[in-house]
Amino acid sequence: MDYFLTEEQQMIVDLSRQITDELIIPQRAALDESEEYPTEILDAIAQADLFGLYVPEEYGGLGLGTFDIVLALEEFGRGCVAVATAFAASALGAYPILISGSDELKEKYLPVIATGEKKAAFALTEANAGSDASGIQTTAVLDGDEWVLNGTKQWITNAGQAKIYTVIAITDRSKGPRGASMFVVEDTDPGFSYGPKEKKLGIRCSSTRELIFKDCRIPKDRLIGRQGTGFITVMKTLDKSRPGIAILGVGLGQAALDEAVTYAKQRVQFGKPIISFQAVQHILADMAIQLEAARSLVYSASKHIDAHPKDMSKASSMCKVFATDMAMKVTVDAVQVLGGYGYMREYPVEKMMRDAKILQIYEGTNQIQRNVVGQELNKEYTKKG
Ligand code: COS
Repeated sequence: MDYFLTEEQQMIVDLSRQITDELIIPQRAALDESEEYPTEILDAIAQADLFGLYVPEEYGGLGLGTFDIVLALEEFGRGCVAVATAFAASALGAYPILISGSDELKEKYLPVIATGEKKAAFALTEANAGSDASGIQTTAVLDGDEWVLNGTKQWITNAGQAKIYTVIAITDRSKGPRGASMFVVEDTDPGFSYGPKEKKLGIRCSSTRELIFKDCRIPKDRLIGRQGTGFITVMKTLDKSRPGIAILGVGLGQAALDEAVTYAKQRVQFGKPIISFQAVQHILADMAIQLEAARSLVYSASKHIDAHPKDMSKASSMCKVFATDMAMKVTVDAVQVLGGYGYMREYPVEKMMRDAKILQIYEGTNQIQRNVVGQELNKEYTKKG
């Protein structure tokens, strides 16, 4: 469908498509096998200036919005969700600075994130705090001119590769969610180290490790925003970032549909290409319908978020649920259309099915997204009376 993109938006699509077709798709199977971080591809994305899409111009970026990064991520997601995750995680790590950071923090960190010279990462999850984001145990205590961090963050995307980490820690346990604060930690800070690389079902070439803070000392001015505002910054960060996960589902769903249709046209059974059988056509038609509905919703939600930055939650969670549930279903269907071949690593759809699963889990499970939508509906209809 024609979404009437501007010339600039079409340029973002074309550039991202070129990187996807020339670099990501040819390498994705080998990267999945070796589980090596896709440094060369991310360097090409940096050279194309795409790491700075959403960073304001005054900090060296292109000053564009959620919808624009969504366009790039759709293409990267079509190529490989693992590579796209490594790219998207840097934006996720930068958003707390962008949303709540002081001018000094923005000046120090955003320009190097915008060029891709340094990647960022976002650290919320812990062993006992995932969906229950306010249940974190990591602490930060002020000691003279330094904060001292202790605790362990778990399953952090880009860990070990990023140079800049935005980390939430408890600064006053008695205050509940109002007692958490966000900080910037640099990879070279004393007392900061990483756990081993996690072995994952999918998105294997993205880096996932623990962050370990043992009396990690950072300067006082690395506090992001005011003390006690960390939870709100985290929630706003996730609201802004979730359409990016949603669109990875759309890109991935498109890739799965492309593979399924191409195969169904070539595969001959009972003397005919299997696409001529209505049973197969109906599977493909449902895939295409759900995919296009998801794309429309993610585009609309992203535009809404750009126009109404104070009203992000419902649109963001709605599109994340819809598009990532679609991606799971559509990739399973693609494997079914390819049958035994679909189950073999020789064809790309088994990787697509493995990669799809994480989209329903990270940046807030789809059950949490439904909670958010439900709570927002409750608030809206209470206001209406
Ligand atoms: N934007 C701004 N403020 C928000 C907010 C949002 N989207 N969501 C919540 N808040 C505020 C609330 O208004 C409340 O403020 P007050 O203390 O002034 O009332 C405060 O934050 C606490 O909110 P709430 O009571 O709703 O928090 P809960 O602990 O019940 O948690 C959910 C709410 C479940 C929505 C939250 O914990 C969540 O999003 N969890 C998933 C986290 C996640 O995505 N984890 C994956 C790992 S990160 S990659």
